[in-house]
Parts: sequence; C-alpha cells; structure tokens
Amino acid sequence: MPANLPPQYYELEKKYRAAGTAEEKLALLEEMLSTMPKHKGTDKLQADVKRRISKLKAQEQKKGGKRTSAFNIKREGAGQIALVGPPNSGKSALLQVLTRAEPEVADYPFTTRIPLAGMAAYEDVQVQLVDLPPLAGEYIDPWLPDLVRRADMLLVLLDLTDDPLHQLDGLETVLAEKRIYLAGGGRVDEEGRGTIKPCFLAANKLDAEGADETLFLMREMMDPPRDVLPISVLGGDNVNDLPRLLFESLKLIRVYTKIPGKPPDMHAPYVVARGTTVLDLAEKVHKDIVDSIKYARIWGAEKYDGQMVQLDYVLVDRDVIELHS
Ligand SMILES: Nc1nc2c(ncn2[C@@H]2O[C@H](COP(=O)(O)OP(=O)(O)O)[C@@H](O)[C@H]2O)c(=O)[nH]1
Ligand SMILES: [Mg+2]
Repeated sequence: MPANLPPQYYELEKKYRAAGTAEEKLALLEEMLSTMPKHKGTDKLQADVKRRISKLKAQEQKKGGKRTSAFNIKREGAGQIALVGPPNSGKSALLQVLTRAEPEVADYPFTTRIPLAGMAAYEDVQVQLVDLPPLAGEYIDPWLPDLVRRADMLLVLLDLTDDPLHQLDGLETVLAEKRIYLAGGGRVDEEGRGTIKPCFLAANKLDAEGADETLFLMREMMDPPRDVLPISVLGGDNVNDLPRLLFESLKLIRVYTKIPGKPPDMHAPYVVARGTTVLDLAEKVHKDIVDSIKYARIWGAEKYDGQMVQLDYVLVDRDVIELHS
C-alpha cells in the first residue's frame, strides 16, 4: 500500500466494500479517486480504482438503459431548475438556504450523489430547484444528463475561489458530449441535434478573499460575454433575490382572475408564459369560455383599474383579469 493516503480514503474504501448497489459503488470509487493525492506513490492505486470504475460501468451498460430514469424528479411549482456546476461550488449549500431541503454540504467533492429537490419561494409562487452530483469525473450516470435535458432551466453555479471560466468551459464540454448546450454559451450545436438549455449563471463565494478580482477578470474574459450574478451563500449576498431572478428568467408571469363584483383570488395565480394574451388565458381557465369571451377588464401596473381590453391584450406580471362573455 502506498503511503500518505488521507484517512477519508480508508473510510471510503470501507463504505465501498459494504455498498450494496452498483450506483453506490461507482459514486464511492469516484470519491476515492478524488480524495487520493496524485503522485508516483499512488499511481498503481489510481489505476486500480479506475479499472474498477470501468468494470462496473461496463457491467451496468450490459444491463441496459434500465436505470436511465431511476431519478426522475416530478416537476412542481412554476418551473424545474437543475443546479449544475463543478464539485464544491456550493450547490447543496444554496439548496439548503433557499428551500426546506436538507442536503449534505461538505468541503470534499461528490458529497451529492442523488438528485434532491426543494421548492424556493418567490412571493406567492415557487420554483423547484434540483441539486445534482457534479457533471464531472470518470463516470456520469445516464439519469443525470436526462434530468438536465428535462429541466426547464439550468442554474449554473461557479466557484469564485477557483477558476470560474475554466469550470464553465469544463461544464460546457461535458454537456456537449451529451449533446446539451447552454443557450448563448460557448459551445454551438453544429449538427442541430442537441438540446439547447436556457440557463442562469451565478458565481458563488463572493465573500472569499480575492473573489472580487476573480469576478472582475471573469467578466472581462468571458467569451461570449454573458450575465453572471455574483452571490455568497454563506454571506447572503444576492441570495434572497435569486428566486425572483430565476422566476423572471423562466419568462413567466402571474395572473389573478376575478369574478365581476367580487375581489380577486390573490392566493392562486395562474403562472403563464410571458406573451400570453387574454384569449390564451381564457383557454387555460375554461374551454367553454374561449367560444364566448368578448373582452376582459384588467387591474394592473399598465392599465387603469378595470380598463377594458381586447382579446389580443398581452398580459403582464401581476395583472388581475376579469373575463367577460
Ligand atoms: N466561502 C464560502 N464557502 C462556501 C459558500 N457556499 C458554500 N461554501 C462551502 O463550499 C463547500 C462545498 O459546498 P457544497 O454545497 O457541498 O458544494 P456542492 O458540491 O456544489 O454541492 C462547503 O464547505 C461549503 O461550506 C460561500 O458562499 N462562501
Ligand atoms: Mg453537493
């Protein structure tokens, strides 16, 4: 046995021996590989762990794609947002502060092995955040890119204590291998057969020493340039604004319906796409209304109270609408 292995490694090795499923075994091997110091003394062991990973992987592939949707997270709330980024960028910590979910947060990579969803509230609506293992390493479970493909948007969380542009590039490379591309990103779907994902970029650990400078450089060097929201999960910077910004990035609005002569139902907004018209909304409220609707009255930011509008009026966030047949 080579010397100088951290105690954590032996813990992992023990867990690995006790692990029941191939999935657990793979995740533990990944962790072992990442906790192992990389030098001549560990060459053999590294190769051995890699061999075990390949073997398990091959076995799993033989069994077929059966596990592909093993972790299909049911969409809830206004939209499903998958948290992606390098190991240790604070994805689980963010989930913990924005939702009631209780993920494991730790300063070593691959703490998160299965997806964990939580609901983040913005006023009277919620967005669903799904914390994921990092898209990196020797083995990526097929359910992971599947989940990323299905999500409405990605929240890319980078780490300002490391090289965020390098992380972003690495992430986009791995995603491109799975034919997933960030909208407006650095990789282009040349064959036109991939999935292009809306995304929101955030850079975490703004509290850390030198983070300001890293952020500045990142913005200077980013190609193509994109908006990045600096945050600090630990320090709180911009974290409370995030649910609102995510909701807005999903290009959604809230609309409240009311019945003539009665106050509006302010508890259950219709959450609809930006660009939705009165007629589109009528369709959602009730099929029967669509045939008979003539006009609507609006109470909202861009209209005077009760103003009459036509069926092609484009609704704005927080409009109260009364449908008239
Ligand atoms: N300085 C600093 N550390 C953070 C911040 N957010 C998370 N961390 C630390 O980064 C490490 C990794 O966090 P974790 O949420 O497990 O990362 P994940 O691998 O992306 O899920 C933990 O030690 C956290 O305490 C932050 O805003 N500032
Ligand atoms: Mg995590």
